[in-house]
Amino acid sequence: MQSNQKQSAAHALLSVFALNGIDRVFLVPGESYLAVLDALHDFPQIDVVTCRHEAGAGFMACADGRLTRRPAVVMVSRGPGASNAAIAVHTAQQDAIPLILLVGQVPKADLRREAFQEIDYGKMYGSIAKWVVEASAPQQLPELAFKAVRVATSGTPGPVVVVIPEDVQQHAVDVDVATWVAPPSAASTPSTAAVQRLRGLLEAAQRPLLIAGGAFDQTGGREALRAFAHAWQIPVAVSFRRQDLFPARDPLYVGDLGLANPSQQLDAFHSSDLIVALGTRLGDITTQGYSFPKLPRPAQTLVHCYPDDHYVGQHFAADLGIVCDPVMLVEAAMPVEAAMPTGHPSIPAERVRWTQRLRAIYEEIAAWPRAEAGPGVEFSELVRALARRATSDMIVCLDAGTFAAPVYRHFPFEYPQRLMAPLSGAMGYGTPSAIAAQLRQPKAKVVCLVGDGGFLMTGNEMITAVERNLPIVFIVSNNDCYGSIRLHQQRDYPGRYVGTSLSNPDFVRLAEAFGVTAQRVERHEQIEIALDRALAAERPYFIEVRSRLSGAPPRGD
Ligand SMILES: Cc1ncc(C[n+]2csc(CCOP(=O)(O)OP(=O)(O)O)c2C)c(N)n1
Repeated sequence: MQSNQKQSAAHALLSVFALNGIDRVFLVPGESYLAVLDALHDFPQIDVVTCRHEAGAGFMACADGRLTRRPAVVMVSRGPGASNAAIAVHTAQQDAIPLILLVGQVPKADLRREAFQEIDYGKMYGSIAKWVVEASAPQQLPELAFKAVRVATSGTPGPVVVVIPEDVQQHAVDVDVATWVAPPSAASTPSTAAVQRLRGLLEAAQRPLLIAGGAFDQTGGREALRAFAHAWQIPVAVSFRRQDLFPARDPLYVGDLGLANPSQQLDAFHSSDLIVALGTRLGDITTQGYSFPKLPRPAQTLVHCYPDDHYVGQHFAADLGIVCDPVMLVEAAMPVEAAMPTGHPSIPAERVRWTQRLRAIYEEIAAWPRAEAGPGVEFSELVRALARRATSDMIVCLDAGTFAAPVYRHFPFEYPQRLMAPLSGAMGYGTPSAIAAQLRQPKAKVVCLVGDGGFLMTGNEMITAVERNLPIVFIVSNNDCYGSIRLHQQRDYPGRYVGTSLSNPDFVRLAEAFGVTAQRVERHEQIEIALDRALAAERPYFIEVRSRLSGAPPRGD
């Protein structure tokens, strides 16, 4: 699009999106943003993914934003559409994902009249979005598009909501859109003093523990983290649902901080003398409900590094707080000697024993359980069989539910394998995230694991896999109940199961009605052949697993 040419405000907005690298939008259409829809005609470089529910569109965008680290755009209609999309705004906030939600709005003259489908989005999204803005004039749209990109990606990435009254979208504007291009944000570097202090702490520590978080999910981040951990011989735990940051088979990997850490492991973590928390917000689940480390003054020395000063030392008093990109920190803070392999004289014997102890605890937790005989399939057997077949590019997309526990606990991730699971614990994420992942990485092997409850929330989005011939493997764990919540009831209100039983359709026939090849697994012996067929298929494939309900309830979902 040439600059300084009369164009609709909607067109100018899309020009700025396109100039800033946005190449795909996820939407459910609405009459409140017809002019934006119309303008999409002129942007063949923007792929339009039409969804069946705004939650599906929003979850696709969350997954896309996680993979690209660019703002992912969702477009929805006012009122009902925006309400359906709320779950994605919440997920993007909890997951620190750059997301732009574009909402059509009632005409300007009707604003704040409680007009048909009107909502005051500032109030509605005020506490979960990074920024909510309502356009008041057509010529603002390019600027708002630009700022939305900036705000969504800066500091801690997150959701931005751009609200556009319908009569603002179609007006002609005369603006030079080419000027609205966001330069890459400058990453902040650690000070020399902070690097030296960190080195000193690492040299002196007997029982150090590195907690690595999502800010390492960037090009070169994992490699830098691993090089740092090896050079210093420091054991690494990953923050909540970040298992793909560090290879599970690496002897320095000692597990994740999630919903079900056994007390033996937590006791060992508590006995560390130095915690180096890098690239993590040290949020609720990672810190085991703000109990690890001790609040507000940790029992051990705490180093906390995150790119956003809002989070550094937010809950836990850090002896050394560093506001910078953790990748820059680990690159700057390598030991002065080239490397310190195990057994190097400067690594105390206690530190070697400490790492081995944490690793042994992790290996015991991660060992695959044996399925007991009995009716129904133990879902962990399927996950184990999947792990044996995992290609190096496998992307595992998870919904929320008890079926997912074996993945978090036992699946040995190694990048470029990816774990796509919402930190918000939202049901309904599995199917849409698999669609978005396969669209973004067409060559990768994408597998979606979802419960019977979660699949009937957003499983309709599977039709996009058919429409675009995406060879995703959808695996539904059908235990005829909201299993995770049933397990909570079993523990807290034994025998009183209200609201957790489910009547289900015939999932195989349902998938077939979508045009997806489907099969049912009812016995353990059927798992391998079903997976082999599914993974070899060049079209979407669906497996219904008749799962038994087992396991302990997780603390959250
Ligand atoms: C949108 C949403 N609603 C409710 C919940 C609470 N919740 C967490 S897990 C769960 C049950 C999941 O059931 P299902 O998908 O069948 O998987 P299962 O636990 O049986 O493996 C519920 C209702 C949630 N996390 N997200």
